[in-house]
Amino acid sequence: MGHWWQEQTVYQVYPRSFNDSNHDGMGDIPGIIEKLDYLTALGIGVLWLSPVYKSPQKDNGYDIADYKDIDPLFGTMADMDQLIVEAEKRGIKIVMDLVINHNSDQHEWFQKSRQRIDPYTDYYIWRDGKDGGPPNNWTSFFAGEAWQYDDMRKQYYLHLFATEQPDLNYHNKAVIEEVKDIIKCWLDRGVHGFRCDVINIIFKSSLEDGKRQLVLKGLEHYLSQEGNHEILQELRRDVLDHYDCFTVGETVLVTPKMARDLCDPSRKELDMIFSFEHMEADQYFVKWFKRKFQKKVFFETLSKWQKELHWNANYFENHDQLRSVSRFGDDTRYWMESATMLATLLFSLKGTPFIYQGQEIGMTNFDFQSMDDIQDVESHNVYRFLGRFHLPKWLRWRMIFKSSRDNVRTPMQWSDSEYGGFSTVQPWLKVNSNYHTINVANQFHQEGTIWSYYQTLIHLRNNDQTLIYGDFEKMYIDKHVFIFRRYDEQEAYIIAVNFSTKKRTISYRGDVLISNYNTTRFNGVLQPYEAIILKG
Ligand code: ISL
Repeated sequence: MGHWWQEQTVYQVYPRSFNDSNHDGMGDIPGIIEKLDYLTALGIGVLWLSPVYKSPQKDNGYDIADYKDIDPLFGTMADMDQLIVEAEKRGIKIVMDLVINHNSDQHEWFQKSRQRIDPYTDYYIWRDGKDGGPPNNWTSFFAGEAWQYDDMRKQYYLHLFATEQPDLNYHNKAVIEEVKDIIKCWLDRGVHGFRCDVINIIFKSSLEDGKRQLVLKGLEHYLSQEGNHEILQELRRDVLDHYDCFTVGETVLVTPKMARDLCDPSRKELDMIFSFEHMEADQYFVKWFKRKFQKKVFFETLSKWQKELHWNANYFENHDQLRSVSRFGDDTRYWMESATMLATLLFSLKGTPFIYQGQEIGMTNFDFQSMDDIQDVESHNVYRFLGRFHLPKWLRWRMIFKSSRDNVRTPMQWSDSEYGGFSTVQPWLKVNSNYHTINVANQFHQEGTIWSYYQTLIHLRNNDQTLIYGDFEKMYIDKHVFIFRRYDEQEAYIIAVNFSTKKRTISYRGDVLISNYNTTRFNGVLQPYEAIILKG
C-alpha cells in the first residue's frame, strides 16, 4: 500500500554519544555495530546516523571536511561498510545525515576557494565588504553576524551557522553536481536515504539587506525560495529516484504551505519534513526565552500539522532539542507515566515516528553545573553574544542550561557501571548522574519499563494498517487532554492522552488496545499522564 519508510520506526543515533568501543571517551561506528541487536530487539527498521564524516568537529560533525570519508574519531570507511552490511542483515536500513547548506572551512573546496583556485573560486558566497563592514546586515542562527572576513581572499564569506561553517553557493551548477555525486556515492555504498540538514534555506535569491527584525535578519532572502525547490527536484530526478531510498528534510521556520510545497508527492522534492512549530509551545519567540509549557498550543499545533500534511515526520526529541520527558512530561514524580504517555502519542499520530537514542528509556535533561560542562558551539556563542548586551552572568547561564542542546547529547546510559557503561574512560561530555537508576540494563526486556512499552508500541504500529495509514481527526482538546481518532474503512481508534498530574474524566468508554496503565476496559477516567488507545 505505501512505502517501507512509512511503516518503520526510525531511531536516531548521535554517534559521539552512543557507544564507545575503543575507550577514548567518544562513541564510534564499531560501538554502533555492537548495539545493532539491541535496536533489533526494540523493533527498529531504520537507523539515522548524525554525521560521521571527516570533520574538525566544531559543530559535532555538522561541519563536514570530506563527504566521502569517515572521521577517525568514529572509525574507518571499512567500519562504515560493515555497519551497513550488519544492519541490513538485521533488516535495518541506514540513513545518513546530508549537510549541504554549508560545510567546513577545512574542506578542500573552501581552502581552494579562499585562494581563488578554479573550479572552486565560486563554490561559496563571497562578497566585498560595504562601508567598512560586512556586505549586508544578515545574522547567523548561532548569534552574531553571518559574515566573516577572510584575510587570504580579502573578502567576506557567508555563514548562516558557525564561523567555521561557510555556506555553499547554489547559484553555481558545479556545486549541485558535487552534491549529486556525494548522494550517489552513499546510495551506491548501500544507504537508504538522507536526513537533509536545513534543506529549505540552501538557495539565497538575493544578498540584499534583511528587513529589521530581532533575529535572523535576511531570512526573507533565503527561506524556501523557488530556486531551492528547483534544486530539490533536480536531485530527486537525477539521482534519488533511481534508488530505493527516502529523504526527510529538516526544514527550519517552515509553515504548512511551505511544507506542502516541499513534500507533496506530485512535486517530487522531499518525502517528508520535520516541522518545528510543536516544539515552540514552551518558548517565547526563540528557544532561549523559555515559558511554561503550553499544552493546548502543543495539541492544537500537532493537530494542525496532522491535517495540513498528507504525511508527517513525527518527533519529540532529536540532538538539537531537549529530553521530552523533562520538557513535556514530569521527569520526577510521573517519570514512567509521562514518558510512556508521550510515546503513545508519538506512535499514534499519522506519519513516520522518529525516536532519539535514550528516549526509549526516558533519559532526562542534563544536570549541568556550569558553562564548563557544556561543549556545544551554539550555547557558547549565544552565551558570549548575550554578554554584549550586559545581561548578568546568572541570567545567561539560566537561559543556556534550560535550552542548551547538550541536554540531549550526554552519553547513552547503558548500565549503572561507571560512565553509564558508555565508555571506560571519562566521556567527551559528562554522563547524567541519574545513570544509576535510568539505564538500559534496568529496563531491557523487563515488564513494566519504558523500554518494553516502546517495544510493544513499535510492534503494534508496525502491524496495524490503521495506525500507520488511517486518517486523523481531532476530537477534543483542552488545557490538559488531547483526544483524536485514527480511522479507515476497516478500523477506528480513539486516542486520549492526559498531560496532567490530576485524573481527568472524558466522555469515551470502551475496550483498550493499549494503555500505559495496563487498563483493559476504560471507564472514562484518565489517570495522571495516562494514555489510551480505544478500539472502535
Ligand atoms: O538547534 C537549533 C535551535 O534549537 C536550531 O536553530 C538548529 O540550529 C537548526 O535546527 C539547524 O540544525 C541543524 O543544522 C545545524 C546543526 O548545528 C544542527 O545540529 C542541525 O540539526 C548546522 O548544521
